Amino acid sequence: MELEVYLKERKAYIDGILKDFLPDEPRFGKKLYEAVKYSLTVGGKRLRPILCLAACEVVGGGIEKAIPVAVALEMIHTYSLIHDDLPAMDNDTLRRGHPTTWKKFGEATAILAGDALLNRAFEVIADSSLESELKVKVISEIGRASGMLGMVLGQQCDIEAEGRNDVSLEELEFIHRHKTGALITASVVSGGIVGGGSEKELKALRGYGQLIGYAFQIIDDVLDVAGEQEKIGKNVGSDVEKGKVTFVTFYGVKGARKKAEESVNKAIEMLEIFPVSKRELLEKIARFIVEREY
Ligand code: GRG
Repeated sequence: MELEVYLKERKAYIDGILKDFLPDEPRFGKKLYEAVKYSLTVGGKRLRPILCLAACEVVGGGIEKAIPVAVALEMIHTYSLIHDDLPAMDNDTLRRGHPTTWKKFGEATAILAGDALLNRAFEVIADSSLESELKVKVISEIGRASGMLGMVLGQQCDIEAEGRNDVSLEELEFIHRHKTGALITASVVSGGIVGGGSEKELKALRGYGQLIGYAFQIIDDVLDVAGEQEKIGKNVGSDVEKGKVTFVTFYGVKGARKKAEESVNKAIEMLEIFPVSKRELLEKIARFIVEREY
């Protein structure tokens, strides 16, 4: 199947089930529920859940088991975007082609909506019918990747780097390995865990996740300079405006694209331990990451 069709179908499937994992609407405090529902359903590529399901399949697992984990990953990702857009952080007004959560619901509700999604994500995994041992492994993997030695740390470093022109390539790579790469890697690894992957398979998936995560961020930087606002669904040029050093600062647009391609090629090599017919999908997703226009 064409990757584009596959991605569309998987996205539609995930879009269709996300709301099922929210609790019932409360009698009071409905604005929080509205903000969570809005943020979660307003759009997005659903890349992290798609990766989780595909990784589960590559190790021979059925996707049903991975669904709560895939949903939890999208919840965490969405929370991070809501908080990232806040005036105290990136102060963005457009996300996924729509007003950011704080712009629509106010700052306090946006902070709480992010908090609610983060907590709900772990609740969804804990309440799933996965074997207890797998739940613990997955919760640990995702908690580490999104927490104070993962995405949150990356975000802190990113904020500290803003407006500085002495950011080294090493520091930039550290920021993005944590801010963007960690959750992408955890998406792939947790799919592999749920699917019953061996240590060797999980190691390969981790390597793949890290390399595509790196490429993903490079392309994100490229799109901020060379993308089209309607396609990417957020304001173009915001990195330069905020005085951010990016991969484009170091390599230029062409050089950055080349770096991303190299990283994706290495990611694809990591998959060589899997049968050709099974690894094809993860290979195509990796290529999509460098070729994407949104
Ligand atoms: C606030 C704790 C905290 C973390 C924020 C992820 C993040 C950390 C900030 C987002 C800022 C940003 C633009 C990062 C670059 C890469 C990235 C994560 C882009 C957005 O992900 P996509 O393209 O978004 O998968 P969609 O909307 O398709 O889900």
